Amino acid sequence: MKKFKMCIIFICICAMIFGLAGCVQRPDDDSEIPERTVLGFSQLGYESEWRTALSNDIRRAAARAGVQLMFDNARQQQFNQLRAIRSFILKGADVIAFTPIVEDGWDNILEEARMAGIPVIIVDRKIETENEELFTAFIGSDFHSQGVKAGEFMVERFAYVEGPIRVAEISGMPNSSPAIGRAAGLREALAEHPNFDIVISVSGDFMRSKGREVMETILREMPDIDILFAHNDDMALGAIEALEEHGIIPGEDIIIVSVDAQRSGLEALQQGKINCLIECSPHIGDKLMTLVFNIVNGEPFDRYTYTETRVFIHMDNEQDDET
Ligand code: GZL
Repeated sequence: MKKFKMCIIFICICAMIFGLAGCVQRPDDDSEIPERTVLGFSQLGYESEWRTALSNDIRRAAARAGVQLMFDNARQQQFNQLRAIRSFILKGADVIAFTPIVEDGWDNILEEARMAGIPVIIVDRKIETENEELFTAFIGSDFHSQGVKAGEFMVERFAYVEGPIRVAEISGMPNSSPAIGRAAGLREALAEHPNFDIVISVSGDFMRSKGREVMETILREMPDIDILFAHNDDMALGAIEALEEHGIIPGEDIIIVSVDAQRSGLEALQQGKINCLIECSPHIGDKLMTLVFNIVNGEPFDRYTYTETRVFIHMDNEQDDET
C-alpha cells in the first residue's frame, strides 16, 4: 500500500511539474519575436568628407535604432544605384532609401518599388519626376537657400566696392540637385547687384582633386578674380592648394566661400583661408530612422524634412563668428 501511495504522489508531482511547464510563459508556436525593420540604403559614393560623414551617421543611427541596414555604395554610378535598389526590392526590404546622384532617371525603379509595395525615402539630394507619388518622403537640406546665403555674404563683404567684382564658381556634379540649387541661389542673390559678375563656372564634381584641376584652369583662363564660390569644402580645399602653389593668398587675395562646413573646411576657416562656410548638415541618420518607423507603423510623418543651414564667417584675428 505504501508503495502504491508513493507511486501516486510521484505521478502527482510529475503531473504538477509538466502541468506547470504548461503555464511557463514560453513563446507559443505562432508567436514570433518581432522582426527587425529592414532598410535598404543606396549611397551614391564616397566623393567627399561630407558623404563619408553622412554614411557614418546613417550606419550609427541604424545600429542605435535596431534597424537592419542593407548598405550599398554605388561608387558614383547611377547604374549601381538602380541595381542596388532593385536588389533591395527582391530581398523584400521594408523601406528603401537612397541619395540620388543625379536628378533624373529614377521613375522606372521607383515604379518597381511601388508595385512591390515598398515605400521609398529620398535622402540628401532631390529627384525630378513626373509623378511625385513615386516616393514617400524626402529628408535633406535646401540647396537653393545655401546658394542665396553664399551670395548674401558676398554682397555684404563687398558692400562698398563699386566693381566689377569678378566671381569664379567651382560647381558640383552636373545635374545633381545641390549643384543646380546652389548655382541658382547664388545667381538669385546677386541678381540685384550688377557690380557682381560671375565670369567663369566649371564643375569639379564635388571632388578635391578636380577642385584643384579646375582652379588651375580658372587661373589660366580668368586670372583676375575677386571671389571663389565652391559648391563644397573638398573642391574649395583643392582650389586652395592650387592658389598657394601660385603664390596667391586664399582668403585675402581671393575671398573664398564654400558649402558643407565639415572638419577640414572649418579648419581652413579658422586659418582664414576660407572666409565663409555655409553649413550643410550630414546628421540625417536619426531623423531618417524615425521616418522609417513612422512609415512602417502607419504613424504620421512629414513628407519633407529639412536640416538646418548655419553660416560661419571668419573674423579677422577674432574667434569665428557663427551667424
Ligand atoms: C549635399 C551633398 C553634397 C555635398 C558634397 O547634401 O549632396 O554632395 O555638399 C557631396 O560634399 O559630395
